[in-house]
Amino acid sequence: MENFSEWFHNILEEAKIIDSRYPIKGMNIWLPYGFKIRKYALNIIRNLLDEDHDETLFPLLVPEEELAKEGIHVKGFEEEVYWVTHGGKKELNEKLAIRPTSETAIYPMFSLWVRSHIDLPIKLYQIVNTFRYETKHTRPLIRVREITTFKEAHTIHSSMEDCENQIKDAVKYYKQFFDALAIPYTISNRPSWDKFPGAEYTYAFDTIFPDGRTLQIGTVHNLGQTFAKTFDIKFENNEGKHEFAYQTCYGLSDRVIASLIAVHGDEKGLVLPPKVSPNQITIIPIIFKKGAEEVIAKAKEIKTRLQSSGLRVNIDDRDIRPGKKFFEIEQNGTPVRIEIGPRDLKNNQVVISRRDTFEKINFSLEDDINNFVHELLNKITNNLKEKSKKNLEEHIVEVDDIETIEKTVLDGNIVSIKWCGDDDCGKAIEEKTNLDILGETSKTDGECIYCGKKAKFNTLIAKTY
Ligand code: 5CA
Ligand code: ZN
Repeated sequence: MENFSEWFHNILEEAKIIDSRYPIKGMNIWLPYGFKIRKYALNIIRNLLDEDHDETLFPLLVPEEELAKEGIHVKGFEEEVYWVTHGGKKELNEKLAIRPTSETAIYPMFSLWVRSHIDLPIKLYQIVNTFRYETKHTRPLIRVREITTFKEAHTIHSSMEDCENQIKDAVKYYKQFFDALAIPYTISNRPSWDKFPGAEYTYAFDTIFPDGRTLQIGTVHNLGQTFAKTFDIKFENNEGKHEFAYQTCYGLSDRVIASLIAVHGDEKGLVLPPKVSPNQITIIPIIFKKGAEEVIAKAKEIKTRLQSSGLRVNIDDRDIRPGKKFFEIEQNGTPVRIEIGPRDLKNNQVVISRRDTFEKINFSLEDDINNFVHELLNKITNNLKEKSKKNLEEHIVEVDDIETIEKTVLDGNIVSIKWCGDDDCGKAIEEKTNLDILGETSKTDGECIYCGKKAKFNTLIAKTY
């Protein structure tokens, strides 16, 4: 991919995912095809979270007084909040913030709901739009001002230990989610200056894009008791004493869809993991004047058969050249294509093609096509998973000389360095290299790459979106 940025911009339009011509910067339209991909991706995360959470829905607007309560939090978002100041012509008595995220909408209610340790834990999530007046360059799905697909989970616990276990569970759910989408990731503990405003610590998932830049695709925050103290969320513990609650929150966004597209796509267009592809199989009848009816009848029969096993199948019987259909199917990322023409019909076979490898298989209809296609879709998912994981692993490079970090990153890599863990030293590294520290991945010994003192952590550093 020569120019990833241009490729990404073009494919959103050509594959009819997003229309970015809306006259407000950072706000876009989900087109029907894109919306379906989004829907299937959300089904996966809903199924995962529903095991252990309840879905809910809070208001979009937050009273200024609530937003202002948590000092560090509000400081972190003050430049990014949109405000509602008027109702019609009348100026409102109290300005209303449009949620940039929902802590300040949800936690005043938690304060009313939580009474006793028996009420805990509470684990809620919602999938909503949030608004952030981003000042960095906006890009559809990657950095938007209306985040249309903000999945935020909020949990409350009666001990720090439970909180920490919840963080582990959240990481586990996100791993399962990204694995299902074949999106590879690194997990790191964000440095103090980049953690979520108000959190004790933040674990972030990042993935690598074809241009070598990384994108943060999910975050898991341990909020400790900070917000509980601010919003007065207290419970009576089993000794009858009142204690502030312990909280976590974790979020995902439209960036998941951006990653799906970026990580798997190729020169011909999208390559969608079967689980989220609007059509999993497209059947193309190759029609000549003679025998057209029989070919179409067979195509329909195969469609019905595949659908009966739970697959999403369509027939493209438009009156246009097959070449044009192949081009479109490749562009929109459909994992499997089945062609059937008069000669195939005579031989009782079809031609099955894979989008990921372009492999073509002559398949005899004597055999069980449902079985075959289900296995093929699994193979495609696994191939995408392995390919993208290998790509990420190959692009994480250990460097022990400060002078070579920047060049290694600009060659398209994420760099792993040994770091002392000291804030000033970390910020100096960022400044010197013009890059961002993603965070710690593991403990280590040896020397800090910059100050030479004892190193504590292996730490990733990259060019980020
Ligand atoms: N309340 C917490 C957890 S839900 C929170 O807001 N965390 S966050 O600020 O890190 O945002 C959650 C996720 O949203 C991030 O991991 C990031 O992937 C994504 N995100 C943040 N800002 C944007 C944006 N402007 N456009 C698209 N996605 C974004
Ligand atoms: Zn150091």
